[in-house]
Amino acid sequence: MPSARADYRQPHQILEPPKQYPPPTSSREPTPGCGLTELTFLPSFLPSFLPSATQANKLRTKTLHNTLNPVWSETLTYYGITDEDMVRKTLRISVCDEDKFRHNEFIGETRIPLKKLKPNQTKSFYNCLEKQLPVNKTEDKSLEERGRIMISLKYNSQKSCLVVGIVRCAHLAAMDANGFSDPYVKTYLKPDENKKSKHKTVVKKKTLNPEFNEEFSYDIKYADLTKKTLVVTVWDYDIGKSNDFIGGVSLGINANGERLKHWFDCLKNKDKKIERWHTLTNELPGSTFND
Ligand SMILES: [Ca+2]
Ligand SMILES: [Ca+2]
Repeated sequence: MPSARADYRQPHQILEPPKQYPPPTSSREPTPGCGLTELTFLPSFLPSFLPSATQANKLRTKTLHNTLNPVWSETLTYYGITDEDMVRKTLRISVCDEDKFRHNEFIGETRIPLKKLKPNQTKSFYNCLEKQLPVNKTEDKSLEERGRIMISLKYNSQKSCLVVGIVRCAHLAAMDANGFSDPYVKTYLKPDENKKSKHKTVVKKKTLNPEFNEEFSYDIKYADLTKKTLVVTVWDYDIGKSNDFIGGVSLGINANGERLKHWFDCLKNKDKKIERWHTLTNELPGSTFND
């Protein structure tokens, strides 16, 4: 689980416990029980409860025992939140009762659309917990999220090359039984007639938040950049079987949203390194499965 104290470069802290809690209104005698909260990101329009989707973006507090009035005072931080997320996404907060012998029991939940927040401002909410809200079952599975990746792009006009930086990943989906992955990243510049555009980072062992800080350079004329698509895929290295695909993203003139904007900003600002977070999805970009 990502640590709230990890020192990432561009954290977007989106939830902090209110400084003062209102007094409990129930006069009922507390009965023994445990409490924990879970935070999950859902797109506002296509809520997702797919196991790997929630696994990749779920954070949780510690469990407090034997209480009906838990006070956590914990900060949970999501990394790699994009401008697109701030418009589209809703934070789902659910409170559960931890059970040693069965599945944890759902107590109640509340949802906060991220568009209610302002940059660099802490906002407190005092919400009633509700029963589980209905889920849209017709969700397009191609939108399943598998984590985040920070990529840097720079066109070097002196050397006529595109420099692609794989900076780090955050909240990757776990692809091993131990609850982690052994991630590495592959990049391609497509179309790729000579099949020479593949680059690979090192493998980082047993982590869902790897830091790579590796750069790859592609010799290419500036004018040809508009015809190319950068395909970035993240894999889990496995011994004795084929590696698991974690997630991918493509940047280029035919992409949309943040993916198009990043490519466009790179074209517009020669010799300037531009770093952005991107969402990884389970949709494999291009035909890179058999490389
Ligand atoms: Ca695996
Ligand atoms: Ca593995």
